[in-house]
Amino acid sequence: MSRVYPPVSLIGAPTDVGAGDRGARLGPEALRIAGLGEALVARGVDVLDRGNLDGPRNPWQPPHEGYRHINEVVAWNRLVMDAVYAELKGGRMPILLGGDHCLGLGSITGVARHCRENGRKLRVLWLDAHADFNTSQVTPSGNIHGMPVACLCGIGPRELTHLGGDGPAITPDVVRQIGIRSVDQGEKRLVKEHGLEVYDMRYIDEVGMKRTMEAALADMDEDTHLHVSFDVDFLDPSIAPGVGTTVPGGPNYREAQLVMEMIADSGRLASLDIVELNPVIDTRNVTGELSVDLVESLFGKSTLMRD
Ligand code: B3U
Ligand code: MN
Ligand code: MN
Repeated sequence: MSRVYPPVSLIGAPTDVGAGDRGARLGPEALRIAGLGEALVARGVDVLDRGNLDGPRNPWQPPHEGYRHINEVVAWNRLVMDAVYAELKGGRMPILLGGDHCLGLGSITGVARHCRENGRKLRVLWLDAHADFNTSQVTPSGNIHGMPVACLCGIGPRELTHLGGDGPAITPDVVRQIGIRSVDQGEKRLVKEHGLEVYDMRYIDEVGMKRTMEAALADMDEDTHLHVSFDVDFLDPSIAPGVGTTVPGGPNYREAQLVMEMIADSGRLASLDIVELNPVIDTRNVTGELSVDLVESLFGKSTLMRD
């Protein structure tokens, strides 16, 4: 309970250029209206809302050579990368309010640069229904929100794999994926080939969420920067309908709370993305409110005081 959190900066990235549906561009406002800033302040966190980044509009075009809107995706990710990096450099914890999940690319590229410059080890928890490890050859959609993990690991077009300038941001061993239950055929092969550590729903069903999280959070120490990339479609659609690509069979409310509480207990959380919330599809912002509820747990709100 008494953990002291670093000051937080909220960064809005209102875009859906990487998605197959429009509406995630409204995610930052829905999270604000659900009371994200106020909830963190109530947890004793110093919060600065930096407002929204201002990138190109969504031209809403079909894919071109396997990618949809690649120029716009690059532009938005450059903005996100610079904003996230600047917050970390200034000693603040960035919380990226997406926006679709293509923005994880810029966010984690900014985080990785900060870690490199400060000799910090990086661990990325990717909470998602999807592996987001597609390439232009295997994608069923051309939507770049299905590709950020591959791009971060150096698999993809140069303008995305070299966003930070000097080579891929991370190697696959940095990543732990949790909640995965929809992986495309060619994507499966790539995930295997690159040795991604995936705790899919089958694994969670078999061993339970507690042991899953223990494994995903293992081997971190005081030099580890923990980045959580929270795709709201990680959650079961019965509790989180407000996302573009719902996949049944996700974590329920209690399992999701446990995920957040165990991350909080690790004491390593240093940056966060909240992405893919689509208020156009949502029911009276319940998914936005649930996201805020879960972020409160991520910042140590639990039923009883445990330390
Ligand atoms: N794997 C599919 C679907 C998808 C990935 N990420 C989201 N949807 N949100 C694709 O289009 O790459
Ligand atoms: Mn995703
Ligand atoms: Mn997803």
